[in-house]
Amino acid sequence: MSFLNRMYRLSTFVRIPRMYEPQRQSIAPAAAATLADFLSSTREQYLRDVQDASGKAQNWTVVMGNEAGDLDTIASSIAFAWLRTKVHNQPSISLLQMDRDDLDLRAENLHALSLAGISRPKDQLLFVTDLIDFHTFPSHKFALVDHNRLSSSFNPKEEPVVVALVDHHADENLYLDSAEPRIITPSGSCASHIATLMDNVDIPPELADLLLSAILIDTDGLKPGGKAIDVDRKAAEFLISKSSFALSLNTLQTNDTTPPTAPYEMDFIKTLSEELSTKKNDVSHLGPRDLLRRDYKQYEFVLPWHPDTPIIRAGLSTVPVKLADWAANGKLESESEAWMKERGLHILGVLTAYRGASKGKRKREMAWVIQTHSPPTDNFNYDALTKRLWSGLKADEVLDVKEHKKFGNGTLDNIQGNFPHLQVRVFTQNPHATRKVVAPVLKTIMEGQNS
Ligand SMILES: [Mn+2]
Repeated sequence: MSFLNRMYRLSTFVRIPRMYEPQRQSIAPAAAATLADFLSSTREQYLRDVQDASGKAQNWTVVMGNEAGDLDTIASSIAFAWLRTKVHNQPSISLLQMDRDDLDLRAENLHALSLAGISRPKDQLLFVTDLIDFHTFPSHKFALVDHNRLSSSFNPKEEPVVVALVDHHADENLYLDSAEPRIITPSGSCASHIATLMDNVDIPPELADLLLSAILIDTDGLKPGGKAIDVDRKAAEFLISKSSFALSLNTLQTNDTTPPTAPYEMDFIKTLSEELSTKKNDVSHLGPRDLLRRDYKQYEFVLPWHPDTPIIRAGLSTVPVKLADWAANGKLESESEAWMKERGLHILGVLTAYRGASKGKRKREMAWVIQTHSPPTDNFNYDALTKRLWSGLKADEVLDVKEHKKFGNGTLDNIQGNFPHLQVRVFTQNPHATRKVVAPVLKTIMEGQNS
């Protein structure tokens, strides 16, 4: 069926009075309680079971997104926990890998959550910091969404097992025997894969709203030529048919003779996308430290080319503001050094994404900082690491880096005099290569055998 036909069917479906709706095959009971009720009650129940000495917490599946905590990760983990609990009868709790207070760093998340009826997210959602008092993590069954490697910081008493995996990042080929489903395929948004799994399910409208918001943020409102691919467009159509926005706004076609409208052309989709992206891009209230930690992911690499194969730790911060506006005059170096110390990093990559002033073109810079304060092992060869990183980045055809005109060797003339323990390089890069592209390149540079 063509895209237009499918849309036409969708608009027909939404337009007709509810009592004439075709009976959709549903494997879930009618959604009586709201999404917010579901979240509050599972959170309460989980925390009660965690306190219970008889090990009830082991029956739960902990559903986690990645530690960058964008809307995709939050929406995907909430929705997947709901699906497993309500439809597959597997008690599951969504756990956010962030500090409760860090929720404030992303205004678009707070907005989308409140549109989905989650108006007190700090009380209604579960954060890793809520479980910090436990020496061993209280559950051992995990479902991962929007990433596909369980962080090494989870160390339950029983061997951890990843029972399900839904993601759209590069596949690290883990949990091949234990994860069911194990879905790792490209998409603009992981939320689209989750929505696809709910095809025959009677989902609460707020959950459709939340997933739809995540897809719109990740795909720039589903605009053609953007990051949306077919799975995102199909998921959005399905979610629109279930969402409270569509039902209340009544913006879909009402006249048989007008051609059907694609989601990205619908008024309420345009408005919602714009609202979310305005909130996302307004980070004017954030200082450099918040910019570095707001959208941050961390990795560990084993270095097979180095004697005694040490493990190093690297971080990648995505920042929606160009360096000149927040990182000049040594700020990049001092703030990076402080953040690297806090997280125990050997390498930090700062990836900026913004629009150029003149024609509004997409642009990206990447600043790389290597710190030599605290080597991972005695006799660690920082020269080899540094050379390897610079030459690996320059050789990558997709990244297509060029020396940054203004900050090529850092934001100060005398880096070595001011920051004796830092090595810094700054590049401009392919404007389409996001962290999803950069992270696997970094892994290959670090973990490749050849020097
Ligand atoms: Mn994602």
